[in-house]
Amino acid sequence: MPIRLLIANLVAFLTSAIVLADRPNILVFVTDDQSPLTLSAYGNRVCQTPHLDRMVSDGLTFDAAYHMGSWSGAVCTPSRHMIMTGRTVWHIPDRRRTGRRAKGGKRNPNQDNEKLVPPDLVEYSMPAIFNRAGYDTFRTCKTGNSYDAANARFTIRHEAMKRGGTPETGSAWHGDRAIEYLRQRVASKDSDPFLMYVGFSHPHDVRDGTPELLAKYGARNVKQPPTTVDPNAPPVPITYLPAHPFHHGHPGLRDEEKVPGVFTSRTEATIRNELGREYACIENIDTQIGRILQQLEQMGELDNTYVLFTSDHGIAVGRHGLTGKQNLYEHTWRVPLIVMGPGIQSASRATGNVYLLDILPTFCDLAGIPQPATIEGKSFKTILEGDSDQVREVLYGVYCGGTKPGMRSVRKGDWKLIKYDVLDGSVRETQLFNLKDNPHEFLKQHRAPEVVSLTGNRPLAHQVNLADDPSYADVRRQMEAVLLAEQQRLDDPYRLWDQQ
Ligand SMILES: [Ca+2]
Ligand SMILES: [Ca+2]
Repeated sequence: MPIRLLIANLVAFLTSAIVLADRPNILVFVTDDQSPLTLSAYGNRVCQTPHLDRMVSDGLTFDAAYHMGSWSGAVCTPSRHMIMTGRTVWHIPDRRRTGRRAKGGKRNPNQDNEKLVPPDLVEYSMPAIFNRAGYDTFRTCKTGNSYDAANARFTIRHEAMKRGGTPETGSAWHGDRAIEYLRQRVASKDSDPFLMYVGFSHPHDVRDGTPELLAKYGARNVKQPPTTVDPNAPPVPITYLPAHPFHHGHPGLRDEEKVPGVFTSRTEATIRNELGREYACIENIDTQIGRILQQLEQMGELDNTYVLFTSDHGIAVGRHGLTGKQNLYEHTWRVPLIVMGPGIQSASRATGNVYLLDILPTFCDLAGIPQPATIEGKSFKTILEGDSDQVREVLYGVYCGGTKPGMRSVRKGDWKLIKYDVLDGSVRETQLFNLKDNPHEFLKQHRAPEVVSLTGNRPLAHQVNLADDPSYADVRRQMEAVLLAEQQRLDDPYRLWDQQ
């Protein structure tokens, strides 16, 4: 080989080695069914999460991060497909196509349309992209309600459903798998960059906490709704209602009717005990996060690792008279999102207006990997770098896992619209909130004396659904137009009663 070519090859080799060595690690924590309102970063004063608080003080917290919604009662399924592919809710396959046998029709009517749902999508899923780029990929998570074909692409996998109250049956199991993996890397002197996906099975029900944490939050692992409440249990949420004002549109829905220890009970005792159980599970997850971050720090890897914390969607647990994740109020439509890593300013906050499907393009950007054409999300790297505050203006949400066409929401600036068209047209409701004035989305029912006495909170007169207030008729019309435009843009196959 001529000497000039030899030198050129050597330079290319050294350059690529340097680039490889410089590439950041990525660690993503995904909890199951966790509202941002459970964290001190988002105003919770009861649930203690010191390690997540550290991520908040070292990193950036997003105030407006959302999941895009679901066409299934198992909201996890589309949510996790969106995380794995960076695609929008009507452009992803159903789990049944990738795993279980189809029965009872298509939950996403677009799933067999190859223009909308690429048949080779799994090749452009998070683990496939990072494997090709030379990353080591690791995953621990619950089993089920996810993108099975993509999950199978992680080179190291430890999946199991861990919703118990002991180290072996609870979140510590996932934490142990992550720590074992990191220690093995040290032992084998593995210096490849890594992508670790660390999912927890909690705080999804059954919310069986450890005895110490249950005692701390005044809660008991119960199978039937409790009739008495421990004075140390968390207070009811300020948006507590004994019932939602109208039917949510999904008869027999598991999360509203069949959660052990809750069922259809919405009493103070039930909700407070269940919140205590939830907080016990969340603090346990926080402990695992602390252990994993400490391990990374000991290895000297933490400074070169982007750490992202989120959940697959929020959940109600007593807010607005609901207990499930099948609604589009902010407590459920939003997700927590906290990121720390190289170059991210400590204790910073941004609006974001991001979706979970923006995570994958962001990771590609951070790792210097070109984004595949399948990705529809937007990288929020410029937000992490402090150069912008949000990636989009309008946010769209859907729940149509029950009767069709279901619920839709849209947010633009301070305004939010939710529409319900369910139960064969017998429920047709519109809600319009100004989230600046009414961030909790209080309804007139929140002013009932029995609710006020329990929550200690009396919403102001304007903190109410404004949809039928004539002074906001123009806003309502504008928001309805924004919603329809989003439905068209995103290939939503349904229309509401007033959109025909
Ligand atoms: Ca979930
Ligand atoms: Ca390796």
